[in-house]
Amino acid sequence: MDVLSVLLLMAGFEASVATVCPMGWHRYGKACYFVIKELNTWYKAKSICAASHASLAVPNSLEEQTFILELLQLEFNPDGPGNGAWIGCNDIDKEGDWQNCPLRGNDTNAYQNWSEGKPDNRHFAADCAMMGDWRKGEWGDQFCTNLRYATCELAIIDYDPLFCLQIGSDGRIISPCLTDNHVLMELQAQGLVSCGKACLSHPKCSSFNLKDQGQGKMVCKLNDLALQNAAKEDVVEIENCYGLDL
Ligand SMILES: [Ca+2]
Ligand SMILES: [Ca+2]
Repeated sequence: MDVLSVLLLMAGFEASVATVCPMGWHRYGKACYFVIKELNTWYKAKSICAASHASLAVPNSLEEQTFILELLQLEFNPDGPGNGAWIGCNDIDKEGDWQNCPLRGNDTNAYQNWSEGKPDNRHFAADCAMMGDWRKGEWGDQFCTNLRYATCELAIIDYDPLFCLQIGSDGRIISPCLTDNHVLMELQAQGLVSCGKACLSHPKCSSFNLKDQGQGKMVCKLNDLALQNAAKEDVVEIENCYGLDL
């Protein structure tokens, strides 16, 4: 996903909730979901999600599980997702040490939906979990190299950025950035979310500039002044720079 998609994801166009999902993604709670409708190994599905800065979905509650299952049934209407769809749980690194999903009967009370008797590491290398197309999408452990559909999950950051997107006369999105007069610190950023988080965790940060330098490089500048309070001479429009107030 490019900076603009992330920006749109963060910005949203509704007054109450400042978030929208990218095209083709489905919103539920504080996340967006995308069904990969091609058959892939667990690893390949994971990398397809990662290309959109997302992860393989992890159902953390009955409600989320139900949402994902219904989404799968909708996407594969009327036949359903056949042999099921990969989710993010796995014990690839250490047999029996399941990541992202608790085991049945563990003492954390965290949500799990394993099928009866699963995971059982059948055939000694079943290290990736999938949501079945049967019995309310109960989970099973399978060979990671099996070909399955998959669901990606993209978390939405939980705050309301106070800014507006302006559309220029040529249809380009114009985003003002602060000049360097108000920079608190500058860092390399993975994207909008990490830059926003850095600003959130800095006590004096009121806004940030994210500048896409191409080839996956982004510079994040934390500012001590909000764009909406900035004087005219402190605001510039630079190509590929996105300025956001917290
Ligand atoms: Ca989840
Ligand atoms: Ca296993």
